Amino acid sequence: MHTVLLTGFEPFDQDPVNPSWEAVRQLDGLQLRDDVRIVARRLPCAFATAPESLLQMINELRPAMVIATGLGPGRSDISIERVAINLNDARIADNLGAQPIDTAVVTDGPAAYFTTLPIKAMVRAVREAGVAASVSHTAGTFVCNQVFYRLQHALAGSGVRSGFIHVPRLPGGSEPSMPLTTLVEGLRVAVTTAWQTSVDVVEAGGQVS
Ligand code: PCA
Repeated sequence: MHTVLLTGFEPFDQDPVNPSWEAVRQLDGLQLRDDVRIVARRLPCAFATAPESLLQMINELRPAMVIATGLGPGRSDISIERVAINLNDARIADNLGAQPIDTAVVTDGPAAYFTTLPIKAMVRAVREAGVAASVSHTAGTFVCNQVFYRLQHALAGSGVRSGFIHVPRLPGGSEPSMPLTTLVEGLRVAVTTAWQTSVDVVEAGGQVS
């Protein structure tokens, strides 16, 4: 049996829920094929503990693919991240009170890592399923980017593909949002497509600044 590890985050910044965990927990145990199943786990929203938790889960589960997800406040669609950068610059404190400013994620690590997921194919498939999606070129400079960078750093050259997806808020406030059922369906399609696609499609997904 192959495992696809899918993570979401605990709530942060006074939010009562984090849609990333609310969505991925609904996909826990889902079989993508007879011999492939999703295992969903929750990460703490803290610089000191989130990457270590994720690396421990990878050690324990030996997944064949890893996709981490988090809330991107202000995002209006399923944002499939292209790149993780070697920079922490926290605008707010994390859940343990830490607020690193202009520090490296990994001292002397490369400036950035690209995702190893077939992001264009994922965006296309999610859109075809009727759910808004796009390629994103920044995962921010907070805990999500740090986890994404550490994930790519740990799995570089391993052959295990990995990446990160930001999701919108759930409906209820004034910010852009996506209903939970739509989010779950979009993530299900994104993860399934990632598993099934070994060579990404070539189609426009960039931005003019
Ligand atoms: N979003 C934050 C951290 C946890 C989460 O869900 C971020 O984008 O960095």
